[in-house]
Amino acid sequence: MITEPTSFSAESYFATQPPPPTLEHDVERVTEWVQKQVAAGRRVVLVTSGGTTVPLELNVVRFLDNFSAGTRGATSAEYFLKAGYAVIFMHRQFSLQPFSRHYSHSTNPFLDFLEIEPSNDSSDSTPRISVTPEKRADLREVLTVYKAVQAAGTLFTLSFVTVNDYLWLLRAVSQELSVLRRKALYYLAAAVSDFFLPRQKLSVHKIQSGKGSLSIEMDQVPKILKPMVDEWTRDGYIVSFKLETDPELLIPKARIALERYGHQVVIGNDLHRRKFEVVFVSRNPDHQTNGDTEFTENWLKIDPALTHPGIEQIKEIEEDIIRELVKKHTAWIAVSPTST
Ligand code: 9Z3
Repeated sequence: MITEPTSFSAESYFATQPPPPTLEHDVERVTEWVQKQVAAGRRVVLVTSGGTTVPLELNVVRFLDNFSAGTRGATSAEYFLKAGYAVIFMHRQFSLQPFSRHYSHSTNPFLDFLEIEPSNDSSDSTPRISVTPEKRADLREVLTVYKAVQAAGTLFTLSFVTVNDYLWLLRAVSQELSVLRRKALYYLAAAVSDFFLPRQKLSVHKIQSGKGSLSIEMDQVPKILKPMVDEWTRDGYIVSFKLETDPELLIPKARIALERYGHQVVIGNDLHRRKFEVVFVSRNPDHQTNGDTEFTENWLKIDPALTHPGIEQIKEIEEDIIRELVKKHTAWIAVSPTST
C-alpha cells in the first residue's frame, strides 16, 4: 500500500484513478443529446449540483460527505430552462432535482396532498386518486412546465456519487459541450470535496476497529478549473461557486480563483446566507494597475423573509442569479458573432 502523500495534477489524476463503469454509456447519450441541441440552435448550460462522497474503503462501508442538498443547482436549472436554455443537470444521486424538488419527502411530501376519493359507482371498485384542492394550482403549474420540458427534450440528467465519478463526468461532459463554443455555459454549483483517498491508498475491506483511533491522510483533489478553461472547453462561459463560512475570505478567495484559473465569474456565497445573498466576482480586463488585475464585485440580495418555505409568495435568489448570468452570457456570445 502507498502511504506517502501524493500531489495530483489533473493529468496524473486521470492517469491513475479509474473511470466510473457507466462513463462510456453516459458520454454516448450526452453526445447524441448535444447534437440535437446544436441542430436546434440552443444555448446549453451544464449545471452541476449536490455534494460528492469520498469513500474510505474499496468495498465501501464508510465515506465522507458534505452538507449540499442540491437546492442551488436544481432551482437554477429550472430558471435556465425558463430562459430558453437546454440544461445538462449533473447531480449527486438522490439530491434535489428540477421540478420534483418542490415535493421533496421532507419539506412538502406529495403523499400528504393526495386523496382517495370515495367511489359512488358500484361497477368501478378502484377508487380514484385526486390532489387536494388547495395544492392543485401549484402542482398544475410545476407539472405544466415539467411536461413541456420533457416534450421539448431540453433537460438531460446525469448522476454521480463519488468525487471520482464527478471529476471523470465533468471532464467528459465539458469536452462534449465544447462543440457549442460560446453558446455553452458551465455553472459549477456542486459542492466538491477538496480531499480524497486515491484508489492506491484505499483499504480493500472495511476498516477494522479495535486499534484505538483512526488516522487517515487524504490527498488534495486536483484543481480542475485550470484544465477546464484551457483544454476541455473552447470559449465557453464558466461560472464557479465559492463557498466559505468566514465572510472575510469570500471575496479574496474568489479573486484568487479567477486569477489562477482564468474563467469568467465566481459566485461567492456564505454557508448561512446563501439563500438570500451572493456576490458576483469578475475580472475587469480593461483596468489593470501596475500589472495587477482589478476586480468587480456585485452583490445580489433579496429579503431573507421571502425565502422561508411555506410563505405565500416565495422568492428564490436563483431567479436573480440566472437573470444576471443570461445577460452576461449574451454579451459573451456577442463578442464573436462568427463563433457558433
Ligand atoms: C456552492 O457554493 C453552492 O452554492 C452550495 C449550494 C453548495 C453552497 P445547496 O446545494 O448549497 O443549495 O445546499 N457550490 C460550490 C462549492 C464548491 O465546492 N466550490 C469549490 C470551492 O469553493 C470550487 S468549484 O473551492
